Amino acid sequence: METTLVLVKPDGVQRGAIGNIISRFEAKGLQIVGLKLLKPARELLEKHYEVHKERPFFGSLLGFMSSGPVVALAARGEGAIGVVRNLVGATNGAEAAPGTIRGDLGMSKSFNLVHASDGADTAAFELDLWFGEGTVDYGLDNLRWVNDPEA
Ligand code: FUP
Repeated sequence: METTLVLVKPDGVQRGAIGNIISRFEAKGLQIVGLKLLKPARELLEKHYEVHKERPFFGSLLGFMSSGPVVALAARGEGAIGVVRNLVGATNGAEAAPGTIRGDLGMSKSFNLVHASDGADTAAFELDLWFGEGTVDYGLDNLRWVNDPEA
């Protein structure tokens, strides 16, 4: 079982796409184990995007991400990190495959609606950053019908 961090970015919130985006994770069979709306502090974003700090777009990325509230969610499931990345699609919405969040909703490489952890180490780091208080563990009866226990 994996847990991964997803952010609905300020463009997703402003475009009224929170429900659309979250419903895709639920519909897929992932369990939401953390969910909140917040205006992220700059220090939080600097840590979150530390890996990009030398990139030319770092300043504009932080400006964009701190321009309004974001929704942070933790999603859990078998192979959740890869499953969520596939649902999110390629970085540039103009090139992302139809059926993905970015492919269906976006046209831009920077205003690309969502962030999703890209690996196990990143997920652990980002979950600690955004959900330091921990996630919410609970049974979800639907999950009995999502993954075949004999497979
Ligand atoms: P992704 O993993 O698809 O979210 O994309 P990256 O980790 O490569 O980049 C992180 C974020 O930086 C992207 F979501 C958007 C932003 N970015 C730009 O604004 N310009 C670029 O040229 C590349 C990325």
